[in-house]
Amino acid sequence: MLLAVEEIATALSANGLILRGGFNFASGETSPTGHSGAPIRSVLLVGQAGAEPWPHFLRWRENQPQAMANPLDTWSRQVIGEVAEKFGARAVSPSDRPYLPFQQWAMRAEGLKPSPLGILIHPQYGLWHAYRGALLFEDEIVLPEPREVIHLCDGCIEKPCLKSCPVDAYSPEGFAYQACLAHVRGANGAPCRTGGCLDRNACPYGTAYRYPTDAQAFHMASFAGL
Ligand code: B12
Ligand code: SF4
Ligand code: SF4
Repeated sequence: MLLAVEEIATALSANGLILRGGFNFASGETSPTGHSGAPIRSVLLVGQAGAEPWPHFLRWRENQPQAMANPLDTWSRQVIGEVAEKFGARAVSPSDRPYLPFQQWAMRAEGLKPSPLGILIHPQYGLWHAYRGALLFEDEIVLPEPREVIHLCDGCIEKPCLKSCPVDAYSPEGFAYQACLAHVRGANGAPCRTGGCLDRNACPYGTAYRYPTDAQAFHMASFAGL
């Protein structure tokens, strides 16, 4: 199966997507079902580092109907679904209901931990990465053990990500998303609407992977229902 993992990575790279690690469920551990309906043994996470998939998505979008709900999810399901079919996996999306524990899977797969913003922070990509899907396998996959990774937030004393939001939406108590939404949709929300979350952009790490402004505005519009 090691060879297949490399082939899967190559197939995904055609759309700017990357494998974000994986893991095997322990025997007896509850797991979702695979393509035949049997419990799965393995998960491979599919995602992005920086905005690599963005131009692929935009090209696809040009030939789609103007009015479309959740186009990025539709595109992701389509391209990851094709790879899943080729390699005998079931594809799932972070937006599937009921929500699958993507962040818990990612912590297990790559050893990442959450930043104060709730977003997992990566030692190289900082806050500029996400998950677009996962491939579920009914057979076990041979995977390298996840490496010990540095949690950048531990050494970040100033924590500028907690100082830039005009309504202090992020705090140790969690994300006050109603306060965030009200600000983003309101008269003073233009900076967040056009350039993305000020707190996320304040993190000094992974800035080479920061999403371009149009991608940040797209995600903000879909989060805030603009
Ligand atoms: C619901 C949801 C939200 C809700 C959170 C409401 C709440 N308080 O629960 C809202 C709509 C507020 C939200 C916002 C954002 N989200 Co969100 N969200 C999800 C979603 C779809 C489900 C979360 C869930 O319940 N999972 C089920 C539980 C069982 O799984 P879990 O792994 O244990 O879930 C963890 C998260 O829920 C986390 N959590 C709880 N509250 C919040 C709030 C935020 C902002 C985040 C990032 C995480 C988080 O704690 C849980 C325990 O580990 C996940 C995808 C997924 N399937 O997990 C994305 C996800 C967590 N979101 C993500 C992101 C990036 C965001 C945003 C920062 C950016 C965006 N999407 O535009 C925004 C924040 C807006 C801003 N100011 O910039 C990413 C995180 C990627 C990463 N690197 O870690 C995910 C994984 C989606 C993806 N495609 O990659 N989100
Ligand atoms: S600013 Fe500091 S604490 Fe905040 S996410 Fe970045 S590294 Fe972590
Ligand atoms: S999007 Fe704007 S209002 Fe929402 S948390 Fe980020 S900085 Fe605050």
